[in-house]
Amino acid sequence: MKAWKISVIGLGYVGLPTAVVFASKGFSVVGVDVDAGKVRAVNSGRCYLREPGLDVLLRDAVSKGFLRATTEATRAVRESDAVVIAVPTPVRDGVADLSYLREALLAIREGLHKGLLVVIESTIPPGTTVGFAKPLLEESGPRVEEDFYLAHVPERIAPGRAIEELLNMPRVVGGVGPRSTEKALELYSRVNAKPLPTDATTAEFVKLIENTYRDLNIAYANLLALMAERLGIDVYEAIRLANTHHRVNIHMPGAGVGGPCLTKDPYMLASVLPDFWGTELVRLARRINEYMPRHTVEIIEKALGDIGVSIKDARIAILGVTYKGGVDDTRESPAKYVVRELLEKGASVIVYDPYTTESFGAERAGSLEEAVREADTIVIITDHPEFKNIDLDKASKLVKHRVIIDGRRVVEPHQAVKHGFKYYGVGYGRAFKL
Ligand code: SAJ
Repeated sequence: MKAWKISVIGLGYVGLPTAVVFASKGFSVVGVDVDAGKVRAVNSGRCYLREPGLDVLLRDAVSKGFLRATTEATRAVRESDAVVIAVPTPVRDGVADLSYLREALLAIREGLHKGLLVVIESTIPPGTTVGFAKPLLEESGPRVEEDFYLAHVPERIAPGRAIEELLNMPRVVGGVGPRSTEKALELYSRVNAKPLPTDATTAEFVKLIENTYRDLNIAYANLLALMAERLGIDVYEAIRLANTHHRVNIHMPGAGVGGPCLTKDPYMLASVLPDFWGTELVRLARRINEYMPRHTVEIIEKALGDIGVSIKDARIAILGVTYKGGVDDTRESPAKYVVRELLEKGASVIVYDPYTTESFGAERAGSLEEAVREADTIVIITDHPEFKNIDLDKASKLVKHRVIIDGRRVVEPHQAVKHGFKYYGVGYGRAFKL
């Protein structure tokens, strides 16, 4: 197979690693974005995402001439054999906003030519490729499966493991017809170890049910956490024991579920059949997960009450504001709600996160020591690996009150207690004994 020319539209968390990985495999890649700043960065070999290994691969691909970027989508498409769409599809009021996808498709339609493969990687509701993208592209005459090819290959990138997952996580490849599937398989088998053929609508459904499965599972864990608190049980201990059963795999409860995927994909799934009562399960799971940051604030208030400090007079150290451990991504982070709510209630809040400068309006500390100094309570929101080795002895000497609220079971309760801390945590019912 000759080296294809590929355009990747949308140079965000999905598109940029995708463009770089294709280029690293010897494809000639043009990245397209409406943001001229991103385009300039790529062309000068600068990586604007913090993603392990991406900066080196990007610099290498640009310097060898395999990757460049532009703001001109139609021109890039005209010169390409395949175009990959990786634009955002945000959910607003429970419904997917396809306006960026539409813009991309319109630009592609202008540059559509014989043999072009169009791939949508953006997450979309089942039926979108066949019912929305296909008619839009065919409007000017060319027929899919005859003149061009169209497939949905859902992205499967978790921030922090993008390169690894692009290369090794099996990819679901769904064409609108057999030729499209074949063509897309030909492309993805060059970069991915296990491309799996299906049809476009199934592929769309698969993407949504993966993330909804995870959201439902976490919601179950969070439900158990709320029950455990009322029952005086340590939920982490209970889940650890339940998971020793070979057929049980309960996820972890915590201070909330963030990120751009789990917070919206379940709504996208439910939106396909809004009147079907069964989809209530998905919405209820979302409600439980969305409640967890608020519940974390409730625990903070309870813990402060136990030491006789009012929230208005409290100095609260928040450890971690990104949506999950080990990444710099703060999109839909539970910390946003927690910090804003505490500030709203009049607390003095200081944030420490070694991965980001974001503080959601709170004071920012340059070190963990600075954050915990004179704090009435330490609150852990994100499970960054750095926090696992927190020096409790040192911290116990810096704080004003020895109180830890652990939103992710980063600290072992008995370790905290050994260092003189009162330990509270999501699902740690022992602090709430009736
Ligand atoms: N979380 C919990 N408990 C857990 C696991 C996670 O509370 O047991 C929280 C995390 O703290 C975080 C949120 O859930 O706030 C989401 O984390 P995540 O680990 O599920 O990761 P994402 O959103 O970065 O990536 C997911 C992945 N989907 C699945 O694992 C099914 C990834 O494979 C997808 O590519 C990605 O969404 C996506 O783009 O859709």
